[in-house]
Amino acid sequence: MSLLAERVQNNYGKSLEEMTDLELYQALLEYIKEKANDYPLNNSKKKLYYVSAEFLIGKLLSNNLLNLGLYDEVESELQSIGRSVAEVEAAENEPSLGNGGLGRLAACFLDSIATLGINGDGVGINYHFGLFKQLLVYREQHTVPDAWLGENSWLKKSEKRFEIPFNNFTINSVLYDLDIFGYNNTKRNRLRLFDIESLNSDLIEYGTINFDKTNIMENLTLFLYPDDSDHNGQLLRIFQQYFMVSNAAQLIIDEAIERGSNIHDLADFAVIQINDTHPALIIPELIRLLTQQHHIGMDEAVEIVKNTIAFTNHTILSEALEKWPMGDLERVNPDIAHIIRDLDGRVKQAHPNQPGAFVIDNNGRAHMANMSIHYGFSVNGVAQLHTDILKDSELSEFEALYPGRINNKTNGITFRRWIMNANKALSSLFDEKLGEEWRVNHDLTELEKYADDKDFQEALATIKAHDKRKLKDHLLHRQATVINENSIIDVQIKRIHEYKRQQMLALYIVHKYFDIKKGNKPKTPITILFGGKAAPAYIIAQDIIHFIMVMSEIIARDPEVSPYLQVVMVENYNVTAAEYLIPAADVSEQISLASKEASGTGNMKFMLNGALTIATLDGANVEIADLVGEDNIYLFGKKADEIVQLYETNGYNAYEYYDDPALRSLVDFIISDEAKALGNHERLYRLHNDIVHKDYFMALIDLKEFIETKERMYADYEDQDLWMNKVVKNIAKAGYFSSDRTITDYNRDIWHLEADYEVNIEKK
Ligand code: 26Q
Repeated sequence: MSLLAERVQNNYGKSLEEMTDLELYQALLEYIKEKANDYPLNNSKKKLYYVSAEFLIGKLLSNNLLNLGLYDEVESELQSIGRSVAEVEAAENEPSLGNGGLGRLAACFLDSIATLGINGDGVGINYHFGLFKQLLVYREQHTVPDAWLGENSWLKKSEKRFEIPFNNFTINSVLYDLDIFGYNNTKRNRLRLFDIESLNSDLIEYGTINFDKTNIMENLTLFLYPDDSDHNGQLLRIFQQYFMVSNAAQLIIDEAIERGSNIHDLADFAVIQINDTHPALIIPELIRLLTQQHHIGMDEAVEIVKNTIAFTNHTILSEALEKWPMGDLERVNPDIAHIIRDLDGRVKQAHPNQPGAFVIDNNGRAHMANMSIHYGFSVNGVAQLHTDILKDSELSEFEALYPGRINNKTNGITFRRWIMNANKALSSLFDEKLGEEWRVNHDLTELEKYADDKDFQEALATIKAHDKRKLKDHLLHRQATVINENSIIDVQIKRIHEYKRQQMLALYIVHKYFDIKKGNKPKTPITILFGGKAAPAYIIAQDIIHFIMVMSEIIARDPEVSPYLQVVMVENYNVTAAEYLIPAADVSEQISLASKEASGTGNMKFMLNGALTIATLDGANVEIADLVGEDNIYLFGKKADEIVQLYETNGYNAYEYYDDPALRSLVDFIISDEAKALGNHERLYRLHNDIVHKDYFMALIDLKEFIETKERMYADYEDQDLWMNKVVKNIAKAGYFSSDRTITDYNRDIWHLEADYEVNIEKK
């Protein structure tokens, strides 16, 4: 039976063999888009809307084939002509619709929501150039527009259009839909991405991301703004947010009415989960629509909205909390500004002595988080420790005002993309030992009994070696870098940010470099890979990238060291890169400053794929440690409560640590002659100065312990029986971090939708 050959012959007049990868990709894209018609939309009285400024969905071809149960058939047909799905998928552009964790979480959630048969759509923006593309040239990050949106995208243009009222002009939107298929489910959901037709891509000068930020009509959906540390274009970001939520609110109201709502009962028809505060303006926008277009009184409108909004908080970094100047909101839409003043007035009247809870502060800035907490029914953190910190310190005032409103939903990852697709070999091994039920219930606990089973350990090692070769091939094609496939693969992938402390791993590399020069050669060579983008306005983050690349080159040029240690900065880290890096990894780097990383989700992907974790006790690392036990994870460093206290007492002084000669020699290497011979002096001195004199994120406080822990970890690797025993114990506990579990928790505690899960495991 041929699925492809016949279609290709009819539509392209060629045989399969004659098709290019791009043409094969197009043929499969068309096939799946048509096939969607056989999958009715989920339908239920109440519907979930997951509104998010970011959906980092990754490439979709293999994911869709898997979820539709077509993967094996297509793969074998392609194999018969010497090709593969993976090769064909190389022709797909990766959508660039997110910054990092929060965006990738939204994508995992869509997959789980569809798989669980919950009627829920994602709602966001179709950024034409997404987040910038990172180039690494002469040891520096450069940023260029990412023109991901070609002719062959998964988007389908819909008939839906809305008028979006800005201060003194109106923009017409257009909605694109992208189908979300659940795994082995017979229904589908959609990702709804709003766009404008008046966009003008000529605003972008070739190769740069500078453009006229004042022409909203023509630039609104050009770019996604890089995270918290880039304050450029802030007004444009507010315009984007209002555009997103006005569309979302109109869509939600229209659809609720279609399903029979009289608007007074909106909360029985819709629940809106807002992904951080980026969509928080949906609160005043819904109130505007209810009062102005549906003639509902203000008090009732506020109540209705309160009962539909649930807010997820992803950060406790105060600089990442959105506080918009009222003047800016006025320029975006004066009605919205007016409603926010009203909402603020209600809070001030009820709690006049709690300025920390006001919506508008003394400086005339509207606090999106405060508004979302008062005017929603649920606030959740994304890991237990994060939620505890919210309740006990950051949001303790709100916990007292609204006991029970703050709740925890520990993040998760979709097993479809992160194991069943990214690591087919490991998935087959699980099948062999557990049968195929794990693919649905994600219960891997039975594997624990193989912890000391030599055959199982050997099978795992064989798969790891295979995944390392795949990574090697990928990096060769991606950036002409050759890595040693027989080395320990040690990976740190996340946004470059001081709190994620990439500097610490860079300083460890200096330590290791010295150590190898002294003659202490590691038994197994080590390859340390970094991946991550730095926001263009975040100068120190770029200095860190620079220093990592300088170290990489110093080591590569040194014949005494290079056989034992290699450092690679992976260019333009994205979902696709992660799909190669994570399965190949032995060591998962999770080294945030305790209390600052809300959860992390990479940590879960690594664990599932058989890496061991080196971590501070932060975010979901705490839960990983609880599950696997302290013997099976490499913990180091100060705890969250100690760090919180240090901040309260100003108790950290970087210089005290720098005074330790062992640490000083590492830090000073940043401005050594060797480093300066290759590096940009301004960058190196600035980074050095930051670590020695400022270091708000305390890179030195845990450094000694980090180095000791890394050495212990590498030593353990040499005892493969011991190492594999720990690996198996980690994999066996990873089931908890399935995003199906997370979504089940959201649905049970917050959304209360009926789940219509038609699974047919035989179908696989
Ligand atoms: C804010 C204001 C102005 C401009 C940009 C922003 C902005 C943009 C993106 C602020 C934050 C973000 C992204 C945050 C993020 O990705 N947080 C991560 O969320 C993950 C999912 O919950 C967690 O696992 C990570 O711990 C958290 O860092």
